[in-house]
Amino acid sequence: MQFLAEGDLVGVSFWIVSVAMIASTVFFLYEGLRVKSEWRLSMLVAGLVTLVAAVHYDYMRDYWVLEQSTPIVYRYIDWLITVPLLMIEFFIILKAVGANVGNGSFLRLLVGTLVMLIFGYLGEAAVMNATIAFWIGMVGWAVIIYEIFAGEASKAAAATESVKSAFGYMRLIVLVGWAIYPIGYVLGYMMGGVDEGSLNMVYNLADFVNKILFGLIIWNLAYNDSSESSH
Ligand SMILES: *C/C=C(C)/C=C/C=C(C)/C=C/C1=C(C)CCCC1(C)C
Repeated sequence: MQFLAEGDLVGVSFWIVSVAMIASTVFFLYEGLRVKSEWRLSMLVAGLVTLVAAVHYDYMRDYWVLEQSTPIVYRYIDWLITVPLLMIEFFIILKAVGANVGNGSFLRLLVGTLVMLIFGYLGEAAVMNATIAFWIGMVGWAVIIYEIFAGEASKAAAATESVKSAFGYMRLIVLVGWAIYPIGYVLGYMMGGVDEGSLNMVYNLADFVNKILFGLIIWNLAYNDSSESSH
C-alpha cells in the first residue's frame, strides 16, 4: 500500500469525497428512520446511492494514489448503478406525494442514461473518438432533460405545491449539477492531450454535489413534511 503524498491535491479530493460518502450514508439511513413513512424509501435510496459510491471511492482513491491515473472502470461501474438509482428516486418522490407517472417515462429516462454513460465510457477508454462519443453522450443527457422539464414526468410533478418545489430542485440538480460532468470530460479529453488531474478533480466535485447534496435536498423535503404533520 502507498500513502497519500502531501502535494497530491487530486488524491486529497478523492479522500475527502470517499469519507463524505460514508458519513452521508449513515446520516441518510439514520434520518430515514425518523421521517414519515412515505419518505422512508426515498431516504433509503439516497443512502444506497452514497453507499455504492463509498465502496467505489475506496477503490478509486487507492487506484489514484498508486497509479496517478484515472480509475475509468470503477468510475463507470459506479455511475451505471447510481445514476439509475437517482432516476428511480424521481419516481419514488412523485409517488410519495401521490402523483402518477407511466412506465414509458421511466423507460425514456433509462435509455437516456444508458446512451449517456455507454458513450462516455467508450470515449474515455479510447475505444472510440473522444469528441464523437461526447456528442452522442450529450444526446442521452438531452433526452433526460427533455423528459423531466417537458415530458410526462414533468406534468405529473405539477400536482401539488410541495412536490413542485422538490421536483424543481431535483431537476435543477440534473441540469446544473450534472453539467459539471461534461465540463470535466471536456477539460480532460477535448483540450488537447489527456488532463487526468482536472478530469478527476471535477468529477469528484460533481459526485459530491449530485449524490450528497441531492440526498440532502430529499432529506430536507422529508424532514419538513414530517415535522409539519406532527405539530
Ligand atoms: C452519481 C453520478 C452521476 C450523477 C453521474 C452523472 C454523469 C453524467 C451526467 C455524465 C455525463 C456525460 C455527458 C453528458 C456526455 C458524455 C460524457 C459524460 C458521460 C461525462
